[in-house]
Amino acid sequence: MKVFVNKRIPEIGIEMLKKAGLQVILPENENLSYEEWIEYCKNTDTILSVGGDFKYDKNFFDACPNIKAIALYSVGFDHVDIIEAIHRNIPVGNTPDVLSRATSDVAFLLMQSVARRASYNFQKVKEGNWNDFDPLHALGQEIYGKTMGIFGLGRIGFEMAEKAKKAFDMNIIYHNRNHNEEAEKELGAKYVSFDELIENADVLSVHANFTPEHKELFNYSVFEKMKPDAIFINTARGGFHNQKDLYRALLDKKIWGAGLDVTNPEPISPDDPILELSSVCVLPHIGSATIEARNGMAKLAAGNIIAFSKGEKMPHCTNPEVYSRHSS
Ligand code: 8YV
Repeated sequence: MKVFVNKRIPEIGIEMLKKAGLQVILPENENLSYEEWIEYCKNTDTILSVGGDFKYDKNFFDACPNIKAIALYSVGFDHVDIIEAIHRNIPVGNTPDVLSRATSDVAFLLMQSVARRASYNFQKVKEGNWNDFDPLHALGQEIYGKTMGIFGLGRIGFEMAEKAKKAFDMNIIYHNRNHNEEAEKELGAKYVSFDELIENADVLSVHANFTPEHKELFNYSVFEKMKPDAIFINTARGGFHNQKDLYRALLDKKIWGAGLDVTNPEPISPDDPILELSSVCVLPHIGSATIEARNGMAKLAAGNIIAFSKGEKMPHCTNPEVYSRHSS
């Protein structure tokens, strides 16, 4: 069975695939055009898919009828039309848990960086502007005992809430599709409505799965309901926020600061004026970029392909419906 791996992943994953007797196809040039990518996908049975540049939609599945399984090298699957994959009995695997710690670390890092204007101050140092002590310039804020609002309290959201609780004794409020009993019990987290979340959070951190109905949910009318000292953190998907509105809300002092590991669009233009603001920190989507998380992702993604190749269920599958369809 052939596996197309569109970008090199940690060797441990490639070795697992080869050891399982699978034929691994890696492109010579990893920056494929859509047409080149389709050509590779037409000629493979399975894909170990890195990145979210190309959509797995009806057009894709029509163009590549030989595809039998997809193992994403990500926990997010917003670039896959899952319904279409179910119609075609194509299991789509993902990589949960192994990146929760790393991604929540970045959310926590952004919170601190924004609260203390770290990127702005680092930039000043690099530019030779370490001026005389000024008691009033670019002051940060302390977040001890304040309220952390989590939008989407799943595995990554839980880790962020736990860090906020343990490090800064923050009160945790959250809005989610379902109640998270573990977070309520262990962290004293309180389920609130969306409006209560945005109105009460001193730090609002987005950790939900991105779906089309979330598109630019965080827009000007949401930001203006937030506290003027609030910090907005997004490490989930750039599509959650309207970036022009975020910029305007920051300029209008509707909120205090923003930390983004994901931008809208992605990558962010270096000319985006939001990059000029002192209480903004932007990172280039590095949530899962640790050796530990990326190795874990490689193992889970390869494990999903190997299970499929043996006729077994993928251990981490976004659309397990495909299996009940097979057995019914
Ligand atoms: C990846 C991610 O860096 O897992 C996710 O959903 O966003 C990141 O971990 C990226 O998607 C690479 O495939």
